[in-house]
Amino acid sequence: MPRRPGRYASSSVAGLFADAAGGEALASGIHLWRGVLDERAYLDGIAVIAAAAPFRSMMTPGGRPMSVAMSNCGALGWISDAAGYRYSTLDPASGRPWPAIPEAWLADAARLATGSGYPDFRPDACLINRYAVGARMTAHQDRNEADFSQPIVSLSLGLPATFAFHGPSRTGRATTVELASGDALVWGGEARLFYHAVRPVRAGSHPLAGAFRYNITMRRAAHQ
Ligand SMILES: O=C(O)CCC(=O)C(=O)O
Ligand SMILES: [Mn+2]
Repeated sequence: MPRRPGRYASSSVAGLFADAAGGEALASGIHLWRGVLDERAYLDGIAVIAAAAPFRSMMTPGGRPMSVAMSNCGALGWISDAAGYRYSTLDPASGRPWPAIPEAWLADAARLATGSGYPDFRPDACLINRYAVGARMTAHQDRNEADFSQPIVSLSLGLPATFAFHGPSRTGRATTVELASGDALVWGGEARLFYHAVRPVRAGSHPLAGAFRYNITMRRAAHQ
């Protein structure tokens, strides 16, 4: 799918981000950027990373397979197994370091974070989630990172999904937002530890991603 017409602004930053003006504050600390990503370039990038670090279904610490398949790029990759949730410098499947985060993704993350009020974002971890139809993520906090002053930049590609923010408690009433391919969500500040969830992905077919939703989440996992 091409970029939405009229949104593209050329920039000296070699990113894939189309327009830095137009983020929408959903709540304090939460910013939504609709249709700002070059979907084709991101999906191509995901395929390159997955060739080196294939998607796999990780096990929860309780021994259940997650419905979302995952890969990582960056100095640190998020993993889960019987020993718990954590970051690892090595891909446990290969014993090798994760592939690097593409420069264009880092450029976009910095621009999105800056445009959302977080000017010093320097991610060292990038989790890539692949949702087949029916896959979901139950309410959780992102809290395996060392520094919660840094925001989370989350990019959506492929099939749409309903994303839910529950606020500071898991059982809090959810505010939902529909995320489409090319959308970016940034959250930090008082929302950094908000519980959030992804509802089961509905059946469909995306012209570039087929029957999958992809999510790229860039975070700062280690202290700066
Ligand atoms: O898929 C998404 O939009 C969010 C993923 C997420 O919350 C996570 O990976 O921690
Ligand atoms: Mn999360």
